[in-house]
Amino acid sequence: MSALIPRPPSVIAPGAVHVPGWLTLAQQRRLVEACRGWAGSPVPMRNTALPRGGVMSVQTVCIGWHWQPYRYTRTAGDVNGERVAPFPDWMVDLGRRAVLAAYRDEAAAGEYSPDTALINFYDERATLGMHQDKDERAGDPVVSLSIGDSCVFRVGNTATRTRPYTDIELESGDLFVFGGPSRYIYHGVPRVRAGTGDPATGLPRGRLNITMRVTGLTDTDR
Ligand code: MD3
Ligand code: FE
Repeated sequence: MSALIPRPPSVIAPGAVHVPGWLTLAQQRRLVEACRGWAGSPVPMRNTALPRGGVMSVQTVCIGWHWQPYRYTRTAGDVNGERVAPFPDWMVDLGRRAVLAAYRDEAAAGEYSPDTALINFYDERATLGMHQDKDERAGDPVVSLSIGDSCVFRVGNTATRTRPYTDIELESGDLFVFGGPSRYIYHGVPRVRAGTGDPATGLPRGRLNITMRVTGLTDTDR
């Protein structure tokens, strides 16, 4: 969307803050490069298999901890058995700056120590159904960064996966932080707007979403 039409930060629900255009184009390019590396090895990006026999239309690769429905492990037993790439310190810093930008709370930002990221790639047909993220053992905020094509992001409620919900446009460079009372909100991506991304991000097509999380796990858990 045109940068001439400003989209100010907005509190969508208590603890759910949307910061449009937070990432610079240079930061987006660096993230695309990093994600391209992780998408190849040690665990390749793939369509996650679901327990009831389906596969997700979104393609995913994880760092720090490997997520598969519905648990985290250090190795990708459902892909190639390799240990996932480490969660880099620079991404911890980025997560802290994201929490600071959304909440304007130095203490909350300083305490934030994400140890895993799910990197989702959406082609023009991929969607993500309404769900809650509750496989983490800690209630810390989730930081979401979007790059490439814009999408419709559906923010529901904590009680049901149905209405009431609010549809929001997520665009390239947008930050979203979900914490506090919104941490266990139902959410999904019903539609990607194909061809809306700027190839200058390094992503010629599709949408990349990076979500940082705190698993609350230690290596004695697995
Ligand atoms: C609200 N990803 O990876 S990002 C997911 O665009 C996921 O790929 C979407 O939902 C995507 O689980 C949405 C925004 C988001 C991410 C995690 C949340 C919102 C959230 C966790 C709790 C509440
Ligand atoms: Fe989610």
